[in-house]
Amino acid sequence: MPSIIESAEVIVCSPGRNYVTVKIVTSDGVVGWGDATVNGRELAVASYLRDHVCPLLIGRDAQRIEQTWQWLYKGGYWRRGPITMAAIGAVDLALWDIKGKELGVPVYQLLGGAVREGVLTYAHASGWEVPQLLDAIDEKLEAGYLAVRAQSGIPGRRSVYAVASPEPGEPTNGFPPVEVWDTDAYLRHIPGVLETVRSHVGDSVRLLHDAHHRLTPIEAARLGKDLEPVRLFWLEDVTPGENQEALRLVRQHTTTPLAIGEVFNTIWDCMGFISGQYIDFVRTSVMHAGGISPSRRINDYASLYQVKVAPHGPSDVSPITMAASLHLDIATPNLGIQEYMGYPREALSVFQPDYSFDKGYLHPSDAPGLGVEFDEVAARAFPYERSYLPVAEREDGTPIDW
Ligand code: GCO
Ligand code: MG
Repeated sequence: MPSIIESAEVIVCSPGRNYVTVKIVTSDGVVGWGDATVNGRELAVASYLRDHVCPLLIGRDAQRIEQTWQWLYKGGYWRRGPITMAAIGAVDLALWDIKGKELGVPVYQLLGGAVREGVLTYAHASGWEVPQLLDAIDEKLEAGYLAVRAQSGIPGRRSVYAVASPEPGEPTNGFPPVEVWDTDAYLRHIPGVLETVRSHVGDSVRLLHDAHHRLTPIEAARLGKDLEPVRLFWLEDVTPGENQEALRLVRQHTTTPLAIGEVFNTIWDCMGFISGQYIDFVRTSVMHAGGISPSRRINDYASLYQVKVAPHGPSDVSPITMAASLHLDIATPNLGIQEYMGYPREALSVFQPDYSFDKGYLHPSDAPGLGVEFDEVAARAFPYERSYLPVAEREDGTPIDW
């Protein structure tokens, strides 16, 4: 029996930060939830969905997930890109949610069932100075995490990616905050910081570090080499993601494992990294890469080259994406690790996810579908607020990758 899509709508809310949510309802009254959040460009996806995708969904068979995905991807003609793929991804998530609810099973069962007991996860720990960073790491280890991403400030700099500066920033009046970046200072400082962290935590804790696309290949190669004694679990996003050949050069110089992929939208963005075996972990977000359906293809392709998948899981994708990621993770043989940054308290009053954390591992919900409830009444109390990611500049004002 087909199940017909009767309505599809978009809800934008800001419980602690902005989220774009898709609600699809079938003729049987089954509700599916999808996430379409693109940090700093939220209203563009909302319009893409409201104006161009939702009207096309009405009357379609909700059970035909792959057919709808192909229809939206190929039928749009202007394919790929973060806005298009997040919008299609949100529809895909909502349709998997509906299928699970209709069949009365959690989504991971539809993906072949669990291949492991839980999903290894890493948390973020940041500190301007090393003692604060060590305290932040201890807090995560005490909470049960077995893996931590460590970021620190750089002496003499006002702001650094992912680390709150001790000095108050200039008011931005609705514009992106500007961060000042100095690659040489970073390359001189960070190996010592991570060595201190390694001696503090011992050998068994998995340590990760994110360079956020800011280095040239040869700078990245030097950093990878300098960090070899620290035995990182991975070094993330050392060079910008557009040039797949850049990591080939980095790879030739270092045995530090490399990860990249949070800004990718399709398998085409990571094919060269994977087939060239330039990376160890591919980090696409399940929603930003177009949903569960195409993410399965990325995962399988990566497995051919022993590349592991390690989905992006920041607080700027909603708990619906996190839940979808966990369903796919637990059913994916070549999973490496899942990022889990956590959510603002207000966000968890609107999104009610049923996944759980225990001793370093996340577990997807066993409820039918994705296992996240969305409280529409609570969401109304948090209207959209314009907000941007920071931009980075060198000291002379030249813009650089953030
Ligand atoms: C990560 C990321 C994020 C991004 C953010 C941008 O590794 O989690 O680098 O923190 O900066 O998702 O919106
Ligand atoms: Mg990152």
